[in-house]
Amino acid sequence: MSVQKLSVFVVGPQKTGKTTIANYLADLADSLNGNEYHPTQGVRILEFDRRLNNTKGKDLQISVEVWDCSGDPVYLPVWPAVSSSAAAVILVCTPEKKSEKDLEDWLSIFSFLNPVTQIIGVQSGISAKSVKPKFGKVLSKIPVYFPNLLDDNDTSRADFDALLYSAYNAFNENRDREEQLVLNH
Ligand SMILES: Nc1nc2c(ncn2[C@@H]2O[C@H](COP(=O)(O)OP(=O)(O)OP(=O)(O)O)[C@@H](O)[C@H]2O)c(=O)[nH]1
Ligand SMILES: [Mg+2]
Repeated sequence: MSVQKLSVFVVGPQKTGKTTIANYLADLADSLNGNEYHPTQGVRILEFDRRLNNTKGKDLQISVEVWDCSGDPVYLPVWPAVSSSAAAVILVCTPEKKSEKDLEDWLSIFSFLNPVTQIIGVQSGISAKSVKPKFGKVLSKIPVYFPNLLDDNDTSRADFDALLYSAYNAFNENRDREEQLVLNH
């Protein structure tokens, strides 16, 4: 059986913890050691496998590509050109860096995605205030989670697996629909 490949884009404003989250999800050693900030140049693509527990049947083996995108606005024109491979998106912000307009602009790049494959991660660990942002109409439809990577009870990996699972289902439902379209043409 072939292994399903899924690309997940991690996007959002600069210095909000995208690279830190991407490294954590990829299980990169030492990713949480040291607080030095190295702005991502363009994009880093992290590849790893993930086994998802499937309560209804066989476990799923997913081959994941995490696109850790720079938040620097200089790269903004590039994302629409490469985003079509995305199966899911994680939008990262902090309680301070959560300009509604900016976040909506980021998400609009991925408007072709099924809503169940979009989540917002609010990194409150790196900011002074741990305030849950109140989002307006567009953003309030998207699930928000609060990563706390240094906490043993952090659920980021489980949240990520749930996102992958939704992306896997959305991808296959879409493929089935397209198959039917061809059959019924
Ligand atoms: N204390 C704490 N620091 C964090 C956390 N997440 C990120 N940081 C720190 O915040 C800074 C920015 O993190 P990055 O992950 O590099 O930010 P980024 O969003 O990838 O930034 P760009 O690549 O420039 O867009 C770094 O100094 C990290 O060590 C966190 O959960 N807790
Ligand atoms: Mg980065």
